[in-house]
Amino acid sequence: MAQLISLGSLKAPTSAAQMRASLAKSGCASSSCGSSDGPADMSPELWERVKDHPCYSEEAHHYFARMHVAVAPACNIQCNYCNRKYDCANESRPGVVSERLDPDQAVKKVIAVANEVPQLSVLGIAGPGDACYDWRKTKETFERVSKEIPDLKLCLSTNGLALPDYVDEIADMAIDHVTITINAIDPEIGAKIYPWVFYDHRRWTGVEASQILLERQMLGLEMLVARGILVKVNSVMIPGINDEHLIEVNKAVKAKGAFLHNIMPLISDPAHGTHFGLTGQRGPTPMEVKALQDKVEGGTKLMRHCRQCRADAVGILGEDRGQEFTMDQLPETVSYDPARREEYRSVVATVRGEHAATKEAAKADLAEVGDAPALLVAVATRGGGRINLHFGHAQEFQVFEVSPGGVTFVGHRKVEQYCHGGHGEERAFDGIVETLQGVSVVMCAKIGEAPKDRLEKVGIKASDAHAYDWIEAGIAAWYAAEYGTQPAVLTA
Ligand code: CLF
Ligand code: SF4
Repeated sequence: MAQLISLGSLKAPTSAAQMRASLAKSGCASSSCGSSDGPADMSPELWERVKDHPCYSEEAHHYFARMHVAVAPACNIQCNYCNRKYDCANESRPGVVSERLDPDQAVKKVIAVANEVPQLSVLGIAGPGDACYDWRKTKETFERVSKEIPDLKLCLSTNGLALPDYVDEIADMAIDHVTITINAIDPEIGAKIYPWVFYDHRRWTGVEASQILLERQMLGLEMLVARGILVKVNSVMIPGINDEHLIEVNKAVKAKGAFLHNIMPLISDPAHGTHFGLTGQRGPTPMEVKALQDKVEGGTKLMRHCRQCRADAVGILGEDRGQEFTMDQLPETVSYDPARREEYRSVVATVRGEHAATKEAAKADLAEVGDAPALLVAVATRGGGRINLHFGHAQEFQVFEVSPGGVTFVGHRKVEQYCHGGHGEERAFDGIVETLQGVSVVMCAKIGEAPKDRLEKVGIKASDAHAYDWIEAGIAAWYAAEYGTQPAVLTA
């Protein structure tokens, strides 16, 4: 996978100047979605609570990292998109197994990661089963990590069934961010997703099971909101089952005070051995996800930058450094050193300001364009908010919508890397074209004439004229040139 933040220098003792230089050419990339508009669309108090959380603020995900520790293996429900051999698919990619840890191991691993990954700002527990059902281990892990690294944000993800039993403890422990997966508010629809739940010492099935789950999820949501905890709702979009229904889910969770709604595509593969995978239930295409997200715009704020990461993920969203921190690679003893995390934060504060100013300038320039269509732009980036990756090296494109109203991040699309050692792979190219459905232009640091011509033949323009610009500035400059207006101040 392309390193969205290839801060190689941050793995070694590093000066603030080196960190700044690294961020200028890496980091992560995009602009405004979900809670991303920063202080303009929320109170300073709220911004303070989300500005370092890579999932709750799209803007923060350029700079900050989360890690998950897989300490909670037990689960109390069955989802049709889950195979218990693997991790909880409500918050992670199905078909991936994490190294399961006890709280002792988890604390050691968090300290080791905090010493190596200065971007780390959040510790999440997202399974591999349910973090609330396996509450004892979740609680012990959070409490012990908090003593060692008090400024690390604690984040929990749950299916919601056991949640109401622990809301008071969650509030007492200063867990400020909780995700509940809610796939339906109609138990008839829920029954197509959940074959059973285990509640009150017995197993429930059918509509009754979904009714119980729904009541507990809504109760948990209300209780968290009443205590001022920020709640994100995850929903898995399952075509033909709950896709259109998620519009109602969005309204319902907004009414209950959810902060953010993350609509994730079902990932369905027979090889994962899930009910949906084995029965041929398909996942949605990127354009179907976008169309649904566009329909719910105006309801609960949307998260569009989720990477459906693993239950033992480490790093900036979109990169996974988990394999660098398996237990067998950790030193015998570890002790926390806050120096590099502190230094990194001071660097980010400056870079962030520059990026925000550039976005404002790009917005003002686009407003001058006049009447022009909205287009999708795919950007090859290895991070830092810049167009800084070769077309052939991209394993993911960040997708933005541009119009005279501005540049808006709308999602990402994963692709197979096209170029290996100077040679383009035919199969990968075909896959990229299919994945970029609906996109009008690809912007990258460099693209060869051959792939450029081939993209143009299928109606996708390609440009490397804005290599290393800030993304919003580069897109705005390209768009303004395309529609006949010369931008005043656009590049950094
Ligand atoms: Fe982890 Fe989830 Fe907390 Fe983030 S992930 S528990 S809120 S710290 Fe984030 Fe990963 Fe998407 Fe989850 S990108 S799968 S939304
Ligand atoms: Fe699997 Fe998570 Fe659903 Fe439990 S809540 S069945 S672990 S996807």
